[in-house]
Amino acid sequence: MAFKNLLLTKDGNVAILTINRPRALNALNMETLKELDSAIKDLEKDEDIFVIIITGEGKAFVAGADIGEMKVMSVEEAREFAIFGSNIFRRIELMDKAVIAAVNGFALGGGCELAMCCDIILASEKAKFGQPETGLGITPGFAGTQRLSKIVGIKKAKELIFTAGIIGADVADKIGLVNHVVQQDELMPKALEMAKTIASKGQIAVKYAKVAINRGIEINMDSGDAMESELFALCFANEDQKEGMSAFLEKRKADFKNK
Ligand code: CO8
Repeated sequence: MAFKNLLLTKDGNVAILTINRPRALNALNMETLKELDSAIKDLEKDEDIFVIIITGEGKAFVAGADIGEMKVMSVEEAREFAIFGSNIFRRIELMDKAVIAAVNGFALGGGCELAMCCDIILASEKAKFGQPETGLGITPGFAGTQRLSKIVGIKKAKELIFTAGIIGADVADKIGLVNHVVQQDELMPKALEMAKTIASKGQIAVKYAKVAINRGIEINMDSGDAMESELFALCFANEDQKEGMSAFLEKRKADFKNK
């Protein structure tokens, strides 16, 4: 499918999805969200793609949901828009492939929320993060209140959201919002390097680990522990477990078939 506001390229088992609406700093209008929804559903089914990198074209990752579109929304339309966006982000969070956000610039509002639903966030030194919604008279609407407080803790999340503050990559790193900060020209090479490292591992194991971590933070320790034991045991039904352990013992690189 050809997209108007997205670019989709592939490099081996890695897909690079670029939000491409730079004249509006990649703001998420409904059209872009629909394309994102469609791209993610296609990538979910693409058996050749193991890892997805999401980034933005130009000086922004995503500067939020489209304020021009939101300004005239009724309560019903706002609810529908919030649910539509939140469902896409939840889908990304739960999809059985690793997703890396390569944050190249402004990640504000819906942009910060998009980054947060990804598994790993790499930020360029030029990245800026924030949930500036209260400055527009609204709350975050794509689960920013929920994810930000889980990632950086309630106090930091409240401060950022209540003040509508915008923080640089260094502060984002300090509060644990991002995994790494790299130079701007290193961002995509590093993201690709990490994606290829993940893609070289047993993908069923990566998928199970993602499930265990994502579901584990929502349930109590005993239930999480039991779930992990079960997923660990299920790995032994797979060829990958045999190949991974044989390769180690034979001192060679594993050739996973993801079966
Ligand atoms: N929506 C629409 N257009 C935008 C947005 C946006 N979020 N951000 C930037 N643009 C547009 C600008 O209007 C401008 O357009 P034009 O050239 O036609 O005037 C163009 O992009 C370039 O922007 P600036 O000239 O403002 O660029 P600067 O470098 O001076 O400033 C900023 C960059 C600081 C990022 C600034 O553009 C800004 O503050 N943008 C808005 C950031 C923001 O408030 N984001 C949060 C939006 S709310 C949200 O995301 C809620 C998510 C949940 C929704 C739930 C649905 C109900």
